[in-house]
Order: sequence, then structure tokens, then C-alpha cells
Amino acid sequence: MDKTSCNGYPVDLDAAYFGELKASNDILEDGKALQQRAEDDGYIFVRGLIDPDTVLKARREILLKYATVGEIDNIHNDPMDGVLRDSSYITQINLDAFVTSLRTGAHYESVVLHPELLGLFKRILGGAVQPFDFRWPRMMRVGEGCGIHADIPYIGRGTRKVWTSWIPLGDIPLHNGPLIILEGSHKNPLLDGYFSKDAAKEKLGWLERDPVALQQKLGGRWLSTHFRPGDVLCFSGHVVHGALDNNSSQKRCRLSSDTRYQLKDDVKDSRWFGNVANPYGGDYENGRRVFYPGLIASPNGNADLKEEWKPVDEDGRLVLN
Ligand SMILES: O=C(O)CCC(=O)C(=O)O
Repeated sequence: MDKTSCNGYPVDLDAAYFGELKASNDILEDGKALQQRAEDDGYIFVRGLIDPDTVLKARREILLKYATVGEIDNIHNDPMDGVLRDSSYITQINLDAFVTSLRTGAHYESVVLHPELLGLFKRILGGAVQPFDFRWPRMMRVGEGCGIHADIPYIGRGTRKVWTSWIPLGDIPLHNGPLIILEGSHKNPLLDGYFSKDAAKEKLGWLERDPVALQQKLGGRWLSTHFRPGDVLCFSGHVVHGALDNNSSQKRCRLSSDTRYQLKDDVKDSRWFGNVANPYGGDYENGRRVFYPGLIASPNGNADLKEEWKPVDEDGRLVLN
């Protein structure tokens, strides 16, 4: 069996430390109950909110783009299997244009702006909803994962009432690297200082890399599940989360999306709105960057996966150190 780890640290799957996300399908149409659960748990998880066909079309759209740049094998495998190639041409292409095409693909857009999703956020947040213009489609290679953090230091320069939706673009069992969230962390007073930070201004790193060490400090179980196409996990910017590592022995990538939503009339964090043609997001003084997480095995390192925004040259090509 493929192992379960987080940033290389073993994860204790004992029920005292690790549990299943609670599905909210039974209260899906009940705004009051959803708001109470959002307040209590910090997250709303819904099985099959979006029809799987819509999600799988987005998966195909994105994986074929990755196949075009040699990251995914569509010659010996069905591109939908998301099997990684050992070497790619990613350093030779205009990465800036490539990630823009991922973010703006029509099928991808019909997932992140799906009426069921917008309707759910309207009920959770209690009013008309504004999705961020910027989006974060994510491809996680084997051996990669994600550091543990909360979103609010990264996206909270406008309203503090910002929510994320994490959407699996395919089947994601535990060994394939799904998102994990730390139960009760959104209300933990030990995190007040962390929540008030501005990640870009303070050059903030991960809150932690070791899930067990953090759990010992803060308490709570890690929660996740075997995600399936159509499932949606929505969580507040104050929920501490990370991901299990992608330990697929089949060399399957993990494909997912994270996008942000807030109330329409609330103050916006201007970095993520408007014609985000050059969305390097973080306040980088020295040149242009694009959102391209991972690449742990590439010559430019990124061994702890911290630098998700990678420098590109004037032709949009990845700059290797
Ligand atoms: O998908 C991941 O591995 C990380 C996603 C994330 O950090 C987020 O949704 O805020």
C-alpha cells in the first residue's frame, strides 16, 4: 500500500488524531444551519455538489495542457489518468502564458463559477458573493505536498471574511495527497498573532511542516477524506490546513483547484481582482513571478515547497538558479 505522509513526516491515522471530514449534504439548503456549522467547524464539506462530468471536463482540459508541455504522459497512458513523465519541457516554454491558460480555461471556469458553488457560498456567507478573479489550479507531482498554513495572511488585506473552496479535479485517495485541515484551528487563540500577519510584507514561511508537532501544540484532529470528482470543501481563511504528500506508486499527479470567495460589498484585497494579467500576487520587488507550485526535483530546488511563486524572465520562461 502507498504510504501516508505530510511533508515527509508520517501521519498518525489513529482515530484520536485523524478523522473524516463531516459532510453537510443534509443541511445544504438551510442557510441558518450552514452558517452555524461554518461558525462551529470553520468548514463546509459537500459530497457531489458539482456534477462529476463538469469536473472531469476541467480535468481533461488541464491535463492535456500539461501533456503539451511534457509534464503528463498522454502517449502511453490516457491523459485522464494524470500519469507524470520523468522529464518535461517546462523550462523551455512561456510559463506565464501557460498558467494563464490553465486559470482561464472554459471548463475550469465552469467548475469554479458553478452555480451550485456560488449558491452554497451565498448561503454560507449570507449575501451576494464575489469570487476572486485570480484562481489557483494546482498540479502536485509525486513526492510533493504543501506546507501547513492558514490563508488569511495571504489574502486578507480586504475583508477578513474570505473563504476558500478546495475542489478535487479527479479522484484523490489519501496516498494521492488530498487537503487536510486541523479541527478547531479557526478559533484557536494561540493563532491570533499568526492570523494577523501579512504574508507578503512579513515574508512569512509555513506555519509548520510537521503535522504531529503542530497538533501537539494546538490540539484537534487532522481531517480529510478520499475525495471524488464533484466533492467540494469550503473553509474559512482562518482554518489551518496543508496536504498529505502525493505518494502515488502509479506516478499519478494530484490535480485540484483552490479559489476564493467573499461578500460582494466587502472590501477587496486588490491584488486578486481586476484584469490580473500579471498576477504575481505577492509583493515581489525584483521582477516577475508566476504561480507554479512544486517542482521539488527541478534544478532550482524548492525542497520545502515554500516558493510557490517562481521567477520568470522577460519572455515568461522559468528562471532556474
Ligand atoms: O492544494 C493544496 O495542496 C494546498 C491548497 C491550499 O493551501 C489552499 O487551498 O489554501
